[in-house]
Amino acid sequence: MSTGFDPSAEVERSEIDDLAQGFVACPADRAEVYRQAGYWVGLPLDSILREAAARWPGKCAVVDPRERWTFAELDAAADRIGSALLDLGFHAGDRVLLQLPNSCRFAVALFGLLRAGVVPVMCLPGHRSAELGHFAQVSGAVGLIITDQAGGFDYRQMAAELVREHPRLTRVLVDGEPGDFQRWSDVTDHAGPVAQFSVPDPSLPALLLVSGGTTGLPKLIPRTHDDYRYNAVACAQAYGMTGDDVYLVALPAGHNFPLACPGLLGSMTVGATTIFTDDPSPEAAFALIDKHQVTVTGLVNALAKLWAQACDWEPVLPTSLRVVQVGGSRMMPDEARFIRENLSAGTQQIFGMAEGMLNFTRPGDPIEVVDNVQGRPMSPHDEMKVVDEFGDEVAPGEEGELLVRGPYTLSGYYRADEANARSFSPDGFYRSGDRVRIFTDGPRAGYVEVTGRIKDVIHRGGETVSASDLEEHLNSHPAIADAAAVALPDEYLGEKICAAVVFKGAPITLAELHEFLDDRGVSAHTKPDALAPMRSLPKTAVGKVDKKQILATLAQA
Ligand code: OOB
Repeated sequence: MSTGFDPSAEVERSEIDDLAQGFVACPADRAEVYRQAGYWVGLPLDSILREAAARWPGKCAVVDPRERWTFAELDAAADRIGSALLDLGFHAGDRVLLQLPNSCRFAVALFGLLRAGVVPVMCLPGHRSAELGHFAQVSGAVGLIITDQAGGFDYRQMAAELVREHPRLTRVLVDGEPGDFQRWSDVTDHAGPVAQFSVPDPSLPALLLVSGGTTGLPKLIPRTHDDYRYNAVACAQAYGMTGDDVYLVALPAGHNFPLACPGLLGSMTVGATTIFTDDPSPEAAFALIDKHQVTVTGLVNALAKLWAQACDWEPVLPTSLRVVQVGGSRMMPDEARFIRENLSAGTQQIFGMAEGMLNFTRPGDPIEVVDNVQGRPMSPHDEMKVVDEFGDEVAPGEEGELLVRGPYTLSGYYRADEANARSFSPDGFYRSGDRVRIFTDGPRAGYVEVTGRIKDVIHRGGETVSASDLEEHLNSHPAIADAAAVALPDEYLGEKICAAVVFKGAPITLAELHEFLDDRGVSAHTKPDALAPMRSLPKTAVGKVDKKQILATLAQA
């Protein structure tokens, strides 16, 4: 298969040139290393489906409560939809916002877009007009694919607003009742001939992920055909996945974690079936896991904890699970143990980011490792540096900021020169903003422990307090179910510490909390100045604690 551009495809050049604007490619010398190592194979991302359809045509690829598709059916649908999109006037290189609930339709739409060379921007169902408007503006998207309504939210109303504000965004395709827009089924039911698809440049973005930060608006992360295919293949391999595995997408499918770590795409590389659910409640998920004998899934910490607790009362237990990956935010050792002992002995920690770099513990790792650290790099070519506030490498084993570079880590955010100037070192390492330590000896050697976020600190009267360190103390109080430390403005101190706390039952007072912290030896300036009881901590679209929202809630109170 040729991997270069087809120079005769004149019509598409302008959209592809436009796609390349503001994309930072991996430097040629490193790209060559990744090709030589056999990681970057020069194939388009949708080749994963082509190959699966050739090898396991009749095998079930994707399932949801409404429908199921074999690999061959899904591949044929991608051809059909890709052709329909080109007929409709989309071009290879165009960007389209994709925002569908967890369902087979998500996979069908994703592969239809990829087949046409259209670059999906992977929105999550929880994103609203502020985020989508930002994605539309930065990416220059010309289209939007949504469902009519879900979870009490009418996506068509949001689309109407977006179309008014973003003149380039002219085409809205709606799965369900289209209202003023076009039916997605006009595309999926396309009966015309299959188009001659041009082969994309594998070093250009196949899709754009959105960053997971809980401060500011998300940034767009270009993932190339080469790097994302490698991500999916290598991740499935590292977990020892085979065609007998069944993967459950319980997190929003457009997030890197359930999409390709190993997720939907990794599962496809080995011919494993993917099940979609848009209801991650233990009751619904456990029934589904039992019905389909799910063997692998990925969860954020809060959800894993909830599932582990639910094992106490749910009548059907998820006993078929071989691997439960847990990640997305900091997990304490006793939390990890609780999940491992109650939910699945196959609990694995994963420390990942949409930007690329993945660390995880592996099946077979000693319990001591699995409970205490967040993992080791997926690829032998992942490079990690731990640096101090001046950018100098710290002594081995010391804490500092994690800088990463490698075969599936971005070289720049999409169309974000200012953010890129801040987020990358001169030698092309991505500054993750995560505070970590890399162990140098013993069973943990080479493994990473995440100790917090560099910027998640509170500047209280000349002292710098780490929010995550304080949260660790707060969460160990027997009356506290969940806690987050945030900074509130203060006339005298600059910032003061507020503990947003969810109590298990009866609340405690600030004075009682201080007493508890005193007993644990917490220094005076680290103790919260205020206590804000909450029913639950607000979560981001993927289910992590949302500090921006906590601050907004506190400001309203
Ligand atoms: C995953 O990806 P994102 O892009 O939503 O968030 C990335 C950030 C990391 O930089 C780190 O701050 C935090 O989330 N994080 C963790 C963690 N896993 C992610 N912090 C502490 N411990 C962990 N285990 O969250 C993501 C992507 C792929 C796989 C898994 C998670």
